[in-house]
Amino acid sequence: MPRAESGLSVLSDDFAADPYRYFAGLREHAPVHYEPAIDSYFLSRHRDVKRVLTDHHEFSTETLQVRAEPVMRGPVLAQMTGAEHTAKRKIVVRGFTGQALKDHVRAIQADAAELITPFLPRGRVDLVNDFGKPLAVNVTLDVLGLDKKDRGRVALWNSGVAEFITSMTLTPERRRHCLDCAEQLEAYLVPLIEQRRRHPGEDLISKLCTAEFDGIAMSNRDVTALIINVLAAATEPADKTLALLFRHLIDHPEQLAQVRRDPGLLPAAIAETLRFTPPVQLIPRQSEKDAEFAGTTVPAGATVFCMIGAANRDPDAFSAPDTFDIHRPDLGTARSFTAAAQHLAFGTGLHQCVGAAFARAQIETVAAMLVPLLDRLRYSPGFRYRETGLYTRGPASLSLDFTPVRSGAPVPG
Ligand code: 2IO
Repeated sequence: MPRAESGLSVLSDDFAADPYRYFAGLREHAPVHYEPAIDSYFLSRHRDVKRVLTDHHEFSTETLQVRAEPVMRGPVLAQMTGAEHTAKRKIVVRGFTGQALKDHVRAIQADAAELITPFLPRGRVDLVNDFGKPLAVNVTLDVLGLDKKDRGRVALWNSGVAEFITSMTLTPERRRHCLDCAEQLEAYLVPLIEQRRRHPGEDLISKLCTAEFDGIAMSNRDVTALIINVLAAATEPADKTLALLFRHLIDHPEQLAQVRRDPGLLPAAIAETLRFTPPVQLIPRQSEKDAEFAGTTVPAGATVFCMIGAANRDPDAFSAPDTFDIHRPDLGTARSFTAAAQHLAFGTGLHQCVGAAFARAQIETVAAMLVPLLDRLRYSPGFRYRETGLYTRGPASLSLDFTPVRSGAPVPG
């Protein structure tokens, strides 16, 4: 049985306080870091992570059966393979691209304007809890075609689901709580699915209900799992990315000034945020055969975690990797939201984030609205910045002060 090679545990409080401090050490001295408490391997080098995510024979997504399926109430997209995966991925893509995406962008503008308006005359907002989190839920409800009046319940159940997928260890009590949330969410969704089967609309749930694979419509269980999959994936990283973008721009005032002068730089600022501080820090896989990395063997059947934050700061992939620079030539902004991305924030390979284009449209829309609106942007007096999370990671809050806007709501578009 292998042992942790250094004194470090990625499950320790020290690591959780600031994982970025440890990434260079891991890449250099323990590129295959074993964590006995959870019998899992952690890979931190860019090339190793890329190999795991692109070699679909050597590494499978089987591990999602225990990490996701219990709360997804069925198989998620990332678990599927072959023709089934291709077909169902295409169905989900249709809910997020073309005319559907254009409609979503309009809804995002309206949602964002409504949420920010009450904070404008005050000159203060917590970008995570006042704005980013409720926005992510509203936007996802809109994509799915769920009623906004249910957002409180849905958000609550969804946080139980997210806790389950993103926890390294769970007490039996928390586990029960998360499973309860998932069961209630399923009980809420099934009657809605049946109703959409009878009266389909333009929303993603209707698309899932009417689509066929091999001439057969998906079961309630399959549709439920894909809905919960989209719900969790579209909400959990969204507020984190937005808050991280503003954090980095405030910490680099010259780059914020450049973005203000030229909003065309926003995509680069977002892509660099995703590289520098990816909101999804870990992607799990299972080794299907013995696999060797830098002289260390990962045995067949092992759980392997790709450390996205560490890979994105690998000097073999990016020059001056610990510097936030929206102008870096090795980022390739144009490719940053596609399968050809050099950073690994959306994963890579066949299972690369299906919502990447949607995520990009959402954060670009919102940032383009907020940047010109929030003048003299700064941290609120006494605000202490703190990030949380090992699996997904972002600011616990981001209290910002700006020049109060006395009149007029922001005009979408
Ligand atoms: C939902 C971490 C929320 C996904 C996941 C079990 C599968 C997959 C991801 C992202 C974000 C989640 N994994 N989205 O990492 O769908």
